[in-house]
Formats: sequence, structure tokens, C-alpha cells
Amino acid sequence: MKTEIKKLWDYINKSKKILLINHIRMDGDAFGSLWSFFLILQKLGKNVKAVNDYEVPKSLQFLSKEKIIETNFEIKDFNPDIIISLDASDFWQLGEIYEKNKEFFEEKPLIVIDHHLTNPWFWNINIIDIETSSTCELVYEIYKNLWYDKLIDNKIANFILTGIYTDTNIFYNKNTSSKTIQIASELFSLGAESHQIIFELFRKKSLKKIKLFTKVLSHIEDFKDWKIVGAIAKKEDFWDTDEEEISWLLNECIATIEWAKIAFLIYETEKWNIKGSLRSNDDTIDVAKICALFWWGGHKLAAGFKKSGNIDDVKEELLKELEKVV
Ligand SMILES: [Mn+2]
Repeated sequence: MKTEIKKLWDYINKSKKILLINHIRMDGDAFGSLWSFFLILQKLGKNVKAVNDYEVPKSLQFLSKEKIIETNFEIKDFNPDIIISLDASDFWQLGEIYEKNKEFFEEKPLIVIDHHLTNPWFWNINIIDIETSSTCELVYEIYKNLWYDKLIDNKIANFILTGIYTDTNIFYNKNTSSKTIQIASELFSLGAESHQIIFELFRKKSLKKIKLFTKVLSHIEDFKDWKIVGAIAKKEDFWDTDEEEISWLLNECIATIEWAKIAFLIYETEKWNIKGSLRSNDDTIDVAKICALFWWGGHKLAAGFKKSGNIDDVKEELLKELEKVV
């Protein structure tokens, strides 16, 4: 890891133009790691651009009024010296920007910074640590190694703490280590506004959202013999939601059922476009492996998948796989 970080430092030093990219449908960790890197590189005097296929989710916009992430961007015109990918566990997670510029990505030095178990270590420099709670925790350690931590102001500290909070569910998930807490403590000292981040991302809810959740939760099904609990949500019941809301519904409601070993939520993003999200409450059950049978990835205790088809059929197919592991 140290040699990889040294290589990153060499690349950053040599580069004038740097492109940052994170995974599509970014979460707090993808967002926070990208933003913090953006600001650090700017302070180092680099010409930095950040890209993603999608706009920043509304829930994260409280962190900055400024928009740095460009959704329509000709990376060939920018012609960066290096590309840094944050929190993406595979190529497809880089979205259409990658698909459209495949050769370009292959030509340029690509540095992958990530913590997903399913990452295939896909390019020139892989700074990947699956023991780390979040990409934000990892980038903080990189900044410390490279002496960039001197550049961290309260705004940058806020972005990093956001990723740590969202990926650990405020230190609740088992990926939280004493080092995670140590780093958070340092971020507090640097002026991170913990209370505001927790309020914005974990506490506040709209009445509309609560009504929507009531609907989905009324469809909860239990497969108690297998200690599985889950719900499906059809498009008409579950409009206008984002990934964070789905995680909340699953983490805070469905997965808290006392006897549940596995919890799932399957939902339609469009008719026939199905996504599923899974949680394991049992260390011996790896839901990332189950999701990998479909098409996605994630972590041992929290993972998701994508599939097209009829939502009820997808549920049956998933249950068949789940029954094998419980
Ligand atoms: Mn992450």
C-alpha cells in the first residue's frame, strides 16, 4: 500500500490536469471522497475536473452550494494527465462516461482508490483496502501519508466525515474500527460539523417519505423458517426515491426485525428494471456473494444487485439463492 501511495504522489506531482470520477448514483462516501480530493488538489494548484453521469443527490447538496461535478463533459477535450477513480468497485460503476471513453481510460494512468470487497483491482495503481470502513477513511490516510492533511480545512473535514458516517451508519456497522473513530475525532478537531451532517442525512424526513415507507412496510413478508425478511416495492408505490432512502428503509426498519438474519428490499426503478438491496445480520452469511450471482456487488453485510424482469419472479429467484445459505 505504501508503495502505491508513493506512486500516486509521483503521479500527482507530475500532473497538471487531473480528472476525478466516482461511481454512478453516488452515495455519501463516493461524494465525500471525490469532493475532498477535488479541494485538496485545487489547493495544490492543479487543474481538476470531476465527472459523473448523474447529478449529486439532493440529500447531499447541503454540504456545498458550489457544483463541481460535471455530467456533460468531454474528457478528451480536457485531456487529463491522470484519472483518479473513487469508491467505484468496477468499470461499469463508472457509467457511460467510461463506456464512451474506454480507450481514453485505457491510455491514461488510472488510479483506483476503493474499499469494496468485489473490486477486481482493475488498473495501473490500486489503492484498495477492504478492511477500511469507507473510501473517505482511506483518502484521509492518503492525505496524512502525503502531508496533504495540512491542507484540510473544516469544509474538507465535513466531506470526509460524511463518507465515514454514511458507510458506517454513524459507527454502527461492523466495518467501524478504532481507527475509524480516531480519524473522526481528528476531523472533529479540524472543524467538521458532525451534528449538522447527522441531522441532514440521518434524522430529517419529509412527511411524503414517511407515507411512502408506510406503504412499502405494509408489504413486508417474513420467511421465518429461514430467518429472512423482505419487501418488494413496485414502481407505483415507490416513486421519487433515491438510494439513501432505500438504505434507510432497509437498515432502520426491515433489517432491525429481531430474528432476521437476512433482510432484503426489491424495488422497481422503472417497469421491469429491478434493483435489490440486501443486508446480513450474520457474520457467516456473505450477501455480496449472493448479489454477485445477479449483477452488482458490495460488502459482506450490505450489498445490492440489478436485474431486469418481473419483480415477483426476481423475488422468487432471490429467495431460492437465499435459502441455500441460511
Ligand atoms: Mn464506500
